[in-house]
Amino acid sequence: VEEGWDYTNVDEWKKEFPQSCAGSKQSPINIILNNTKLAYTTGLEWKNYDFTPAEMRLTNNGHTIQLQAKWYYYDAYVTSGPLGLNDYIFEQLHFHWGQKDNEGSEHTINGKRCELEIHMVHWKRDYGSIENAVNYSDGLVVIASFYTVLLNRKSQVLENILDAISSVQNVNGTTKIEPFPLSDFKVADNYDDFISYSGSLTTPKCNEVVTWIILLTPFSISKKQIAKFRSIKLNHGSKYNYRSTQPLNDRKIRVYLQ
Ligand code: B30
Ligand code: ZN
Repeated sequence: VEEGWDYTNVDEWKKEFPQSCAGSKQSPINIILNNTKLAYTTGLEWKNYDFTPAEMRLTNNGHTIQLQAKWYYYDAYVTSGPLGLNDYIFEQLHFHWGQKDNEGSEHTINGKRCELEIHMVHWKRDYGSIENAVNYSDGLVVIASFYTVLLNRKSQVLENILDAISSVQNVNGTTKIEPFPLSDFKVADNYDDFISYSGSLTTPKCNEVVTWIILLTPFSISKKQIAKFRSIKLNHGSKYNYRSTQPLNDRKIRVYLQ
């Protein structure tokens, strides 16, 4: 997929896509935990995440590897907590990584970068499709989680994906994988503590339509697993796919402790 941008020129995006990538509510950001506002609400509810999808497909689209899932009857969605009565339906998840340790995640916490960040992308049910939802300021919810090398312990859920890595090593590579429930992505201790803020897609056209939900507790990944992400080929030979952090401006970051 050739879209006229890649990770060798992230700071040029503001010039190439001035109407959006140069906006004042851009993502990712550095999250300074001392500068957050404590919020009170019911927890986030994950609906149907325990169901095994009928089909799962992994694709290298030139900027990331992306996992899509289709269920037999029910789609997976999130609701409640900061989302109130609105449902946001799961569309795809994908990864951001770097070339070295302490590099790779898009968001940083107190200035620290993890080695991997997962984005679970959801669109508001009322808007009917993701293509339509990206035109509305409350169109998307992206749930982000971090992976870092802790005691070199491997992630079991990432093994399902990395087993198929040879099929997505190159741009446009795609393969079906053995379906597993997406709830396998939510198994850390303190799983429910998160922050939320209003931002944008982290890739052009950088639409300012995303309610970000960022899980605070990182998951573990092994050195061998992170090396596999670093071997994936992206557009223009890029070996990393994270955008630099953007100014917070007048936005507030809310923290939700369970
Ligand atoms: S992110 O989570 O902020 N990194 C999109 C969704 C989530 C993020 C970034 C982008 C998205 O849906 N983009 C539009 C669809 N496309 C086109 C594109 O962004 O350029 C994604 C694709 O191929 O499948 Cu590439
Ligand atoms: Zn992303």
